[in-house]
Amino acid sequence: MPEQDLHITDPTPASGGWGSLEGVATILGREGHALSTAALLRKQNKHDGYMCVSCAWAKPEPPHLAEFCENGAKATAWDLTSHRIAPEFFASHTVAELEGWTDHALEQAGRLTEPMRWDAATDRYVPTSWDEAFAGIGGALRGFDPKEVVFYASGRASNEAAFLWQLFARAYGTNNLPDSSNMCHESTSVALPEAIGVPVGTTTLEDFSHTGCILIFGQNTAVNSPRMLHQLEDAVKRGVPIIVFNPLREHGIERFTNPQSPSRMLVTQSRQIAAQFLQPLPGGDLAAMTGLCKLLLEWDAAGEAVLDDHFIAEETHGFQAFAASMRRFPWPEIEARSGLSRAALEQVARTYVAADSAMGVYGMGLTQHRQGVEAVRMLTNLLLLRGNIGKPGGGICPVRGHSNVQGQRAVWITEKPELAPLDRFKALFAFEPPRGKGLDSVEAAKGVIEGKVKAVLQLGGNLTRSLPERGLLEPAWRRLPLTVMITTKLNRSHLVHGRSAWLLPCLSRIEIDRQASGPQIVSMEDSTSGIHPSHGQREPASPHLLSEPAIIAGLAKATLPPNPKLDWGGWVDDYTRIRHAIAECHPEWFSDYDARMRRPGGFVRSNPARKREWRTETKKANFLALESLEMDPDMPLEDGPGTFRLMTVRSNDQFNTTIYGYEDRFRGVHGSRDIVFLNPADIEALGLTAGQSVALETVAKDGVERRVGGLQVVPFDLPRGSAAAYYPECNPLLPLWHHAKGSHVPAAKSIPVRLHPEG
Ligand SMILES: Nc1nc2c(c(=O)[nH]1)N[C@H]1C(S)=C(S)[C@@H](COP(=O)(O)OP(=O)(O)OC[C@H]3O[C@@H](n4cnc5c(=O)[nH]c(N)nc54)[C@H](O)[C@@H]3O)O[C@H]1N2
Ligand SMILES: Nc1nc2c(c(=O)[nH]1)N[C@H]1C(S)=C(S)[C@@H](COP(=O)(O)OP(=O)(O)OC[C@H]3O[C@@H](n4cnc5c(=O)[nH]c(N)nc54)[C@H](O)[C@@H]3O)O[C@H]1N2
Ligand SMILES: [Mo]
Repeated sequence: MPEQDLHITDPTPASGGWGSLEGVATILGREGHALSTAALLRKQNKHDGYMCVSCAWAKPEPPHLAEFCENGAKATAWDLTSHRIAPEFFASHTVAELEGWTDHALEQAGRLTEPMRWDAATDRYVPTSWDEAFAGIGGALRGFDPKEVVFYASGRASNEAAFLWQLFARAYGTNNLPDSSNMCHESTSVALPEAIGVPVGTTTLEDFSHTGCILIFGQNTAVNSPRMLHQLEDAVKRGVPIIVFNPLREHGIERFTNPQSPSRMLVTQSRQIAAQFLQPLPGGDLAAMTGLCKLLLEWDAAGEAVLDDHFIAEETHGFQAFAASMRRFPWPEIEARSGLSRAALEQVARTYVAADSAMGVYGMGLTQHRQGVEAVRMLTNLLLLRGNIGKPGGGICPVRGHSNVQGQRAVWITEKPELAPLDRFKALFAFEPPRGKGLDSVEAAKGVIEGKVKAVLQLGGNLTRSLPERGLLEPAWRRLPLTVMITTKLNRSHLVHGRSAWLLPCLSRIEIDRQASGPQIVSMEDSTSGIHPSHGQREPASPHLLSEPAIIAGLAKATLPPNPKLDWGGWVDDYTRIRHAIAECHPEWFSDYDARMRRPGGFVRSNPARKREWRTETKKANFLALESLEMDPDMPLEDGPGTFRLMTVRSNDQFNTTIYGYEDRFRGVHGSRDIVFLNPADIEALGLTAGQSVALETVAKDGVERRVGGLQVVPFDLPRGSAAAYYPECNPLLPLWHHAKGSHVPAAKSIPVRLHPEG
């Protein structure tokens, strides 16, 4: 569906249900699908099927009859589209001309079918052979200092591909292994190890069946992990209160119609999901959680025994300093910074202390802030106060983004050398791994802008759209001597390319991957550390495609000196050997990987914090004493009038930079993504009208002009002084330095902007 005129309606009253099924049928239709794709969807997230390429939410065992959602179906349809980019396509379109296309149109052109090289003389991509591509790229890589080369991974590739990718980068000589998690849950990966000794969440699906209370901060479940609505609905049926913190009134999570429950669908009944919906200011969660902790401490001091004293004494460290820091923050400041009243927070705290166990679920609304790491630590503090980590029904639940982003980090896609078993690599694969810290995503972008990075290789992703600072990044990107894209479809980063540029099209995970030993299985790790096999189902989009492992092996062989211990050929012949190699690198996590993965339900990677075994420096779970409630020091509260805190968010019709269409039905926006959500009172105060065109300009004193125009005003239920608009359209507004302190996650949920009426 192409972009049309903006059309605003009431939001769809409930997620799931009829709307979802209609959505699926429309998507299958527009991608030219036969009904067989509908049958294929029954294999989604099943043990003998394929793992969905959309989100990373856990896969229950046994699965639901249809363990897929509207957005998973869209992702499958998008990958298996009948549209193809044939060589004639590039013969008739120069790259400059394609730059005028929308992101939606570029990807909708279909699957890439053979390797291509950019030809400077004609400004076209021209077909090349795989051997020529590998030799050309390998030769170029041998001419660079490895420290100037970046190996990015978007979170979709399998554990098998990711393991080979990092091994290739390290054998080449660099730890420059940024991945999508650097823009996403890195705040989690930094906060949790200090607090509880693991970089990942502690909850499993089991916990949803035992829990007494679920708190959800800044995670748009109905859109970004819709299958979780099943667990939430089951909890609601048991009478479990679900408390949602979100500045935007996200209707998708308020009510849910279970598409698997035909009786309720016939009468289009929906179930209330959120028992309490609180709308803090963007970034107000830190103050809100402080308020909650303060209340618990006060009530306990008054004799109510709401803290788990035994747990605090036996299992934790730093409680006194933490409690003292909470007492220092006065209520007026907590209310001003959170945007919530003490009374509203008391109601939440009452619900929380009434439950024997509670889970803290969160997404980008916590991590993508200047104090994103502190926000995750604060949620951990709140849970620790009542011993809610390492007990059934309790725990912290970061909802990961890409379907295998957690797995990729587990198999050592990381710029932090201390997180990878380098000595094991050295012993097993007979090379000297680099020991210095590599570049993360923000540092890589800085390196590109400053001309210090010479080549970027991408295992998926669309960095010129997904990174901050587009205004400076795009021209610098075009000066890169080399860009190499392993990809399924055409995107903006293939048009904004380096001086030498290659497109290496790969199989989708849903396609059959045949190698010397037969069809291969790959594996991925979900948000609850469950590792599952994925079996390709469909014939490849083109006979010329290679799998991601085969492409990585081809590049490695053409780049690295021969080394019999790096058995690229053997690994590609049989991916079981890759899993054996992963297991040898880290037996505690991956022993017997291949066999355990094949059991129904796969296996769960061990997580000491779940057993209250704290692998922190103090050997205890650590409370964090908070120093400031200010979530965004770049935009002090006093800056308020005339300026807005802009949150960049996803619609219901996109997967990150992949734009499926222009329907954001849970928010009632149709036909356009060039919009900005504002509170009706702010619209009135500024003398604006709905549908009027405005420009947003970043408020920063660094001399860089950042502006996005042509955004139509849409009234929405969000706090005054806040605004929301779509990612990636608004990424030019995000300064590169505006990121979380400890994790470098871009602060995409609080960009200080000023609004200018247009026309
Ligand atoms: N269909 C679909 N599924 C996806 C994706 C997709 O694009 N489409 N992307 C995948 C990826 S990579 C990721 S990381 C996840 C992202 O999934 P989410 O974590 O849900 O990310 P967003 O949609 O960016 O924003 C989440 C919510 O945070 C709210 N929010 C913004 N600022 C704040 C704040 O300061 N406080 C609070 N409490 N809330 C705030 C927004 O209103 C929004 O509802 O989803 C994954 N799944
Ligand atoms: N302002 C703002 N910026 C953000 C965010 C935000 O909320 N606001 N969110 C951030 C987050 S959470 C993330 S995760 C990043 C995502 O950033 P990226 O990883 O850069 O982007 P994606 O859109 O996930 O990548 C999509 C591309 O991956 C390729 N692809 C798809 N499937 C496959 C496959 O199977 N194999 C291979 N090799 N390639 C494939 C296709 O070419 C597709 O165009 O963006 C971040 N940027
Ligand atoms: Mo993400």
